[in-house]
Amino acid sequence: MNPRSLLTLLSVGLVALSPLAQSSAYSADGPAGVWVRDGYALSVAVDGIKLPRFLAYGPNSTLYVSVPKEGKIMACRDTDGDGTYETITTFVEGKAPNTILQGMQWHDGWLWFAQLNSVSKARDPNGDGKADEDVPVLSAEQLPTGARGGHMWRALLIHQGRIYTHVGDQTNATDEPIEASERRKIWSFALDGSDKKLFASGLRNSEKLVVRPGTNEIWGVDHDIDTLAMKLESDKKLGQPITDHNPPAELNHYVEGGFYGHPWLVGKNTPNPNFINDPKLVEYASKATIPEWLMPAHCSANSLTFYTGDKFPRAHGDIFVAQKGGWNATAKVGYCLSRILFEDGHPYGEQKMVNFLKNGTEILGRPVDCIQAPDGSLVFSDDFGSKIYRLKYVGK
Ligand SMILES: [Ca+2]
Ligand SMILES: [Ca+2]
Ligand SMILES: [Ca+2]
Repeated sequence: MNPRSLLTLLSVGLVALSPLAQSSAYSADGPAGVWVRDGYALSVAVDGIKLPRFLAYGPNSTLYVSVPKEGKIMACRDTDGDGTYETITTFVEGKAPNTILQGMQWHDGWLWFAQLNSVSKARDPNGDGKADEDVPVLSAEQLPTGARGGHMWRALLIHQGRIYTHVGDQTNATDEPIEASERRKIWSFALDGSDKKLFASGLRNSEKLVVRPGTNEIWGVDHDIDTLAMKLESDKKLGQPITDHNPPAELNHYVEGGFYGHPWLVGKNTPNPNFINDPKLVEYASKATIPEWLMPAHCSANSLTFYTGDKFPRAHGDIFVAQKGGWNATAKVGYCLSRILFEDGHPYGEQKMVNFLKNGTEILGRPVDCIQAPDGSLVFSDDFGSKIYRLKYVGK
């Protein structure tokens, strides 16, 4: 952290010795034991959608929720404006379960959505909450897949007349040349599905891509590798003191032609020990773009959103990150909603906003996706408790 950033933080009182050192506010609506940052309140926005994953807003503040397990997208409405979505309809259905309804975005009068083998768009001209038109945009022949398996979640971003999508690594860290597969990359297309172009490479698993407001910068979070030093940590008596803390999860600014290191490099160009004898390791490092911000190892930073509202104090331009929590660390990490503070377009600090780990051990929720609601609150999904929560600033 540069001295100016530290001074700024101190002056606005955002530096805490521990992220959980401040007093906590509990919501009667949330599960008992969920910690919420002082000044904020958590409530349940949607109850009753089983295993909700990704979120998108459309016209009239309709909240769309992907439910991959059931091959559906739900449409949620808060007709009385009390913050709870009491009207839930099935907007799109009949997709094969687990073909991974993933990224969604409202664009040009349609809800665009990604599956493993397609990108489609749907709309509801008669306004009864169920889509009447469902049109394919990109098919399996056009989309990068590299076959099924591994990290299949597919991001979707529409920006400046292009469709951006990502498909992750087929294993934890596949040892093959960059050009050997379409995986571990972001690709872009024209809106009619033509003009396929490679955008960026060297990613492990980035499930959501967002644009920094007021710019054309594409940002995302990338999941960290599991079992990084397992081969070194063969003496089980000693546990996994390296893997527990490495590698960090990444917040990346993805640029056209950029290479982000995976699987050879982790964090800020730290060699992956499993590739230490690769003769091209340093050459890869010389080409790699390092992350803008590092998050704790195995927190499973899954999704992000830039905050553009004026309801959260001093948060305009900051990023909120849904950290699902992973399985690989001995002590549980993640299971929270965090905020990454920005200054001059770059991150300089991070604080927890909502913590779903009770006493550091008991899991009360696993945030999947987060998005800013039209009223300036923040809405995020939890596929552990099958809830969608709303975080509001309520002041002191
Ligand atoms: Ca309501
Ligand atoms: Ca309809
Ligand atoms: Ca990287």
